[in-house]
Formats: sequence, C-alpha cells, structure tokens
Amino acid sequence: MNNENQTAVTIEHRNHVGLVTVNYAPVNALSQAVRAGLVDAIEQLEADFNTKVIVIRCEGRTFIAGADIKEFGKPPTAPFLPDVVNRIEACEKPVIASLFGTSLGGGFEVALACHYRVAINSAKVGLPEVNLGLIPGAGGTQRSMRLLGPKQALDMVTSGKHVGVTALKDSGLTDAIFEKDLDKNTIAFAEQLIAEGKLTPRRVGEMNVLGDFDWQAAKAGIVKKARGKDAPVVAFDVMEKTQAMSISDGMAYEREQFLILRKSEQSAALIHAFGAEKAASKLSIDAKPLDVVKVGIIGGGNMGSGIATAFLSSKFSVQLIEQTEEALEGGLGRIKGNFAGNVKRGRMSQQAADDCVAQLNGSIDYQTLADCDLVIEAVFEDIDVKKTLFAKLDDVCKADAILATNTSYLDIDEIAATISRPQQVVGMHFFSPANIMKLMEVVKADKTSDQVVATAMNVGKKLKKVSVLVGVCFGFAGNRMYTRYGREIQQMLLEGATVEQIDKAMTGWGMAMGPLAVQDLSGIDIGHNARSAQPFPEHDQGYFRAAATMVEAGRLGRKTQAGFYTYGEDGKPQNDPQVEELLRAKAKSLGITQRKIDAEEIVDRALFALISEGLALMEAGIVQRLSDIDVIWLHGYGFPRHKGGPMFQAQQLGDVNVANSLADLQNQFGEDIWPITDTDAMG
Ligand code: T1G
Repeated sequence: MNNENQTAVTIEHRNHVGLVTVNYAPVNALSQAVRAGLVDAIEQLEADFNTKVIVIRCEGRTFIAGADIKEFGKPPTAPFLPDVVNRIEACEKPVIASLFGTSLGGGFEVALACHYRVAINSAKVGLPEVNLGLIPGAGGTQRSMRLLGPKQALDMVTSGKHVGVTALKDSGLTDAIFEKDLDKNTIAFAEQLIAEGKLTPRRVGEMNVLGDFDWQAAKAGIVKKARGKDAPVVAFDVMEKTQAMSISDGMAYEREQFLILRKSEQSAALIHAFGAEKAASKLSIDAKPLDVVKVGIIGGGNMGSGIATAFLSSKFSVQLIEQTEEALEGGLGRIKGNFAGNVKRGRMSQQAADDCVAQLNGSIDYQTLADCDLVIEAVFEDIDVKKTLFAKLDDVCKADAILATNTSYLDIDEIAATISRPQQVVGMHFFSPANIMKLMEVVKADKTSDQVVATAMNVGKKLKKVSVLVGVCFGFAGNRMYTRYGREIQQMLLEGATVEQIDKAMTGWGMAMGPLAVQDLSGIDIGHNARSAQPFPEHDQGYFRAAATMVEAGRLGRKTQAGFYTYGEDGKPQNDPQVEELLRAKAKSLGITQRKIDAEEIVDRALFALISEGLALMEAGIVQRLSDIDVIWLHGYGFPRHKGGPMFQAQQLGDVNVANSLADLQNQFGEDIWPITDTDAMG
C-alpha cells in the first residue's frame, strides 16, 4: 500500500475477523486511494491464514456515499470501480458490509458486491446516479435486480431515491438490522458466521433475475417521469436488455452505456447543479451564526402561513402576529391546515404534526415578539406599511433580534435606514408556497452585519432550504431576471408568437411550466397592478403590454376562467381566438408588424434575456458567483435541472458566442432593451 491508501483504508484484526475501515472525509467517497485501498485490503486478508471473515466498515458520518465527484472530468485511474467490486465479490472468504448513514451509488455497489449486508436501522441506500445524469457504472443495475428483484431495483435505479434499510427488509437486502452499536453487533454477526461454519461466500452476481416481470408495462411510467432526462430511460433499457445475461456481460453493457452518459451534456449540467448548490451555501465571511429558537412571523396570509409552516416543520417555535383576532384565526387555521394536508398525504404522522403545531402561538399584540430571536414580516408589499412595522419592531424586539423582511421587490436599505439598528435587518425572500419551495434568497442590505447574514443562511439550512446570498436591487436576483424573461415573452406575443406556441416552446425545452400558463395561475392583475404604480417605459413597446391588454379585457387568469387561455369546466386551458385578436389589435396600435416566430427563436430570446440579466447581476455584485444564479433558477423558477441553469447554458455556448448573440439582439431591438452586458464574468 502507498501512504494515501494506508490512511484512507486500514486493516485491523479482531480474532478471526478482518476489519477493513474506510476513512476518507467527508463522505468516504470512492477516490482512487479508497479503491486501491479496498483491493489491497481484500487481497491481504484473503491471503491471511488467520482471517476467516472480512468486514468492510467506515469511519465518520456515513458508509461510502459513492464515486468521488471531485474525480469526475479527470482521466479515470486504476483500479476502476467495476474491477474493485468484482474483486470484493470474488473474495474466497465471506465479506460483510456494515451500513450506516447513506450508502449511495458506488458505495451501494460495494455493499451489493459483499456477501452479507448488516445495517443500523437508520441507514439508507440508493443509486442516485440518475440525479447526475448517469446510471450505476459498477454493477448497480445488475446486482440490484438480482438481489432486490426487478421491480424494486428499477424503481431505485430510475428514481435515484434513497430508501431506508427497514423498508427493504423483506426484499432480502440485509441479513441483520441493529438498533444500536453497529460495530459491536457487526463483529458479533461475523463471529457467529464463523461459529456456524458459514464460510462460503454468497455472491449476488451468481444469482438469476427472478420473477416474470412485465418490463414493457413499466416503461411508459419511467419515460413519463423522466421528463426529458435521458439517464432513467437508459437505465431501463440497460436493465431490460441485460436481465437474462451473465453478470459479466451485463456489467460490460452497463459500463458501456455509463461511459456514453458520462460524456453527455445532461450529465455535465446535473453535476454542475450539484456543485453549484454546495457552493451557494458557502460564505466568504467568517462569522458565527446566532442561535435561533423562537421566530416571530408577521402576517398570516398565504406567504406568512407558509413560512410559519416551514419553521414549525423544522422544530422552531413560532409566534404569529396578525392585525385582528379574525385575521389571526384565519392565519392559524391555514397553518394547521397545511399540517393536516401533510398528514392526509402521508408526508408525516399525526403525532409529528401535533408536535409541530404545539410550538405555534398567535397574538395581535406586538409585545409578544419581545423574546423572539428572529422576526420575519410577510405583510402587504408597500414600503410605508413596512417602515411603520419595522419601527414597531425596533421598539419591542430584544437587542440582538434579527429583523427580516420577506419583500420580493422593495428596497431593504430604505427600510433599514428608518430604524436604530440597520445592521440587524436582512431580507429572507421565500418563494410561494413557502413550506414547499426550496429556494430562499438571503438579501444582504448595505448595513447588514456578517453575523446576521451567517445566521440567516444557517436558518435556511435548518429549514432544509437552498439558500442563496444576494444583494439589494429591484427584485433581487431571481425576480429581476424573471421580469426580464417575462418582458421578452410579452414582446414576442405582440410580434406574433401565439400563447400556445410560447408555452409549448418553453415546456418543450424543459421549463416546468409555460410562462403564460404561470401568469394565468398567479393572476395577471397582480404583476400588472404592481407595475402600474410607475408609468410604463415609453421606449419599451414590449413591456408587459400584452398582460395589460388581458387585464383591460377582464381576463385576469384562472380566477376569472380567462387569461392568456380560456378555462373550461374541466379547468383545462384552451386557446381562445379572442386573445389573438386582442394582441393583434394591440400590436397594430403600437405599430408592431406581426410575423411568424418559430420555437427556436422563442427559446433563444427567452434564454438570452436571462443570460444578459444574469451577467448584469454578476457585474453589479448582486450575486457572489454565476452558479448562484443557476441555483436560484433551478429551485425558484422551474428551470430544468438537466439543463444546469441559464448561466450553465451560457458557459456551454462560450463567452464569444454569447457576446455575438447578445450583440445581434441589440442590433435588432436596440440598446435600451438589450443593454451591453459584459461577458467577462463567464471567465
Ligand atoms: N464525492 C465527493 N464529495 C462528496 C460526495 C461525493 N460523491 N458527496 C458529497 N460530497 C461532499 C460535498 O461536496 C460536501 O463537501 C460534503 O461531502 C458533505 O456533503 C460508479 C457513478 C452524501 C447524502 O450522488 O447525496 O457513485 O461542501 O453537504 O447533506 O455508479 O452529499 O463540505 O466541501 O451534501 O449530509 C453517487 C451525492 C455518485 C452522492 C451527504 N453519489 N451526495 O449529504 O452533506 S455517482 C452521490 C449526497 C456513482 C458509480 C457512480 C450528499 C450526502 P463540502 P453535504 P449532507
């Protein structure tokens, strides 16, 4: 063994049990040192006369969590993982995997190659490769269908879900599940094998795939769920094609398909998304977060009650404030309703819901906020209303309380400037429904202290949100880009693209919903009323004038059964010729000549609007990194994860192509609409 292998994988002897320990922080990923160390350890112990049974166990927080993502993109180095797992399986002495934490991907493949698996009851296993645009590349498809059966294996491989070992008990995954003392119990299990003379290896690779499984019936559901992602469909094809093959032929075909996906743009995008999320959680400041236990939430409307639900679900205690007893009752009712919904949908037990609701209190008296560590306001979007409210908070809240606003657009610097402790003010911008949507923008205002920023980010982590740090500007990062995107869509409507064409082009490209269907859902009048507070920019003919036309015609969206679409009794959107007529007339009145616009132009312009605004945000220092923008779009706006995010798309095109395309758009539509954006940030 060389030095690194020696520390990553070590051997100890406990009587006749050989203990192989992987110790490679943070998650025991299968780096070259771990792979080589495992092979060396198995070979040494196999040759060791005294050793009868071998245990593979890990130090730290988890059993092996998969291939080492840091090695992706680098030339592969021997020993390759398929050879490592095959070497473990081929071992002439029984090998036991001792599972805890999350045994994922290559880590689960190692476990499947062992002859026995024992686990602590909280352990989870999974084949999450599809989340990285891949399929298992070291026998995961092959051994899972042999051991767990095709149905369970297909479900795990194509969904990437982590599954608890207790849920897989009946499928024969584990030979023992322990409630505590994993190491002690694993060694006892090994000693029992020795005592019972069970010293022949049981190889999953030598099993046949059992059951008369209807593969074709399963396919349609997998293709539908994949929603444009290639990997789950490839996984299905691999498993279906290889089910009757030998393990070596099956693994060869699996590896071939794995290597093709390794080079795909989807995989690059998904791996980028994983890294971008990890990077977004990192701060360049070094401040210790404050403890937050009790949280005040002002406003029990949809947003406030969603935020309260999120906090209660993460075991915070919540004090809800409303203006009247009636409104308070309504807010408390909405929160309790969210928990009842969770119980009904099987997301949590009645007891767990009751425990969360027990931490909820409400009042119309602001004094009850005096002992809150954090207060978040989610009241009406009006700067004067918010200033008055912050003045009250300044009076009643304890000195180190963090005072947060959930505003989507307003100037937090202006709000903070009106109170005596602007360093305590921060934006915590949740997305609706706040108890479901993963994204939270943490908005650092001019005077916000580092400690307050660190605390808000830490709270986001506890809420299991994806938190991204942004700076103050109109709409912060997400909504500012969303406005630019929406504006471009609106202009294309006036230029002659139809509602259906736009939505189809964008969903066909991968967006979760068409932008116009989204407008209908949220109510066209909401944005329109907010925008109408200012005069529409004269120079910008596209500026949300299509939306204004709909509102003027009383077409406010789903709530009036008519918006960009008309909604029948069944609630399904239908195209309405009246809409085209209204838009044609509007275009004519603005002197816009309508023309045919194809799907490619729609997607290009929508995407370049996002890219252009994203680059501007980076230049203005509103975001810390370009990849933070991708995280915001993946988690707040339904951007397809397998496309990585708007800035990943830009990077795929390259800075020269992006600069050229932006220059073309500027020539066509003018500098006011397509201002010069610097592509330097793309590096
Ligand atoms: N490789 C390298 N580093 C990893 C890693 C990995 N696989 N997984 C996590 N990390 C780092 C992560 O960047 C972070 O680093 C730290 O560990 C803690 O992570 C051939 C193709 C394991 C459930 O997809 O799902 O095997 O930021 O903050 O919430 O078939 O990380 O501290 O510097 O997320 O407790 C399959 C992905 C690979 C697992 C832990 N495996 N990871 O969650 O902590 S493909 C995965 C996770 C494969 C074979 C193939 C989670 C976690 P830093 P964390 P966490």
